[in-house]
Amino acid sequence: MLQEAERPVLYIGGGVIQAGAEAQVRELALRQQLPVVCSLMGLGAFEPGHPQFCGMLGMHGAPYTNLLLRECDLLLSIGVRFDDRATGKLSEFCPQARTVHVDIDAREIGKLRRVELGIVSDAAAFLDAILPLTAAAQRGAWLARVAELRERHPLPEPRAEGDTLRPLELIRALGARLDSQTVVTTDVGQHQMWVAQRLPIRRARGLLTSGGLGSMGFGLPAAIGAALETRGRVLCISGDGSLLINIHELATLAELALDVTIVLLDNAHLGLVRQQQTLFYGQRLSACRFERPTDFVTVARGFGIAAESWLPRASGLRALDALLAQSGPRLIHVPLTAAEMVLPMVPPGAANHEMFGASELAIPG
Ligand SMILES: Cc1ncc(C[n+]2csc(CCOP(=O)(O)OP(=O)(O)O)c2C)c(N)n1
Ligand SMILES: [Mg+2]
Repeated sequence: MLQEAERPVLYIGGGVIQAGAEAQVRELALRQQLPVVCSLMGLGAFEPGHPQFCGMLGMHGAPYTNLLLRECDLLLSIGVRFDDRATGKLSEFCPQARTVHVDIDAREIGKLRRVELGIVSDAAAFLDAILPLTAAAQRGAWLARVAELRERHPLPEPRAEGDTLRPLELIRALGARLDSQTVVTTDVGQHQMWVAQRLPIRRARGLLTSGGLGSMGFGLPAAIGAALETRGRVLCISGDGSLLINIHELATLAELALDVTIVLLDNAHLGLVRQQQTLFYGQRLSACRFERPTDFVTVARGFGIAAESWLPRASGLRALDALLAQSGPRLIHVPLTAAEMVLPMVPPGAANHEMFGASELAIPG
């Protein structure tokens, strides 16, 4: 099927990371010149910045990523679930593509996407078996088309607006300061999607995020676990609503004195809920705003965690450097404007190519 295809795409997910199959995925992608897209759980399985890597697909993916999937004629999917955040309206997902689905769980095959070929296998075992049988392919025209789509329909750049920090500027700043050994964890919400869109994840298990169940409260305990295992630096990028869910774990963090820096994106809202209510429920906001916002710096200090607010426009990026240079348990509190949105976005139930907000990012107001 690969030999017959003219516009194949390799779609990888968390199963590749669980199987430790990143090297084999890379080998297959390079040998066959396949553009590679991934789900949220697949971030870190392919090097960001590689010309064949086209990032995360779906609801908050880059426009070109979703557009190239419309054109693909063979979807080789490994360790993915075809969940609605990835596929959008299922009947319009990869409309021209024959589909191969490799998954260790037999119940996943054909569950959501009709497939021409289903293979029940561990991802690494599958790749080890097919690599010796897979010839090299030249796909210059297809890769050129992918490059053209990327050029024309990129992830939009955030615009600086007066004194307010755009969250994407913060994620960019963090990304530029992130070494490949640092493990990043997130909670669930807008901050999680900003990280998924913009933070370069340079290795498998470099991002620990709750993608399946989307459990708020995941970030801090996951960061503690990662720091216990690696004994290295962990960055927990969290939201105010999510941090509150397991905030007592600050006591554990202080007790264990691990090198965990929490970067708290505080919009005094359940931001993703506010975004949905704003966009799809006629701006009727309900139970998404913290009427009496928490003073997280005081709370963290009470637990014995060093904590400061970072007011970027006032103190500048150099202050961020100084904050990140320190080791040990720490909370950096970053106040954000509540009106920020995660864009672009595929409306719930719509097809992935019907995404909006790509040409301009919402201006806080
Ligand atoms: C335990 C749990 N409850 C509810 C939800 C639904 N939910 C998804 S995102 C979100 C808001 C998250 O708020 P916050 O952590 O402040 O992140 P923000 O979107 O503001 O960045 C909610 C309530 C969830 N994912 N997990
Ligand atoms: Mg929030």
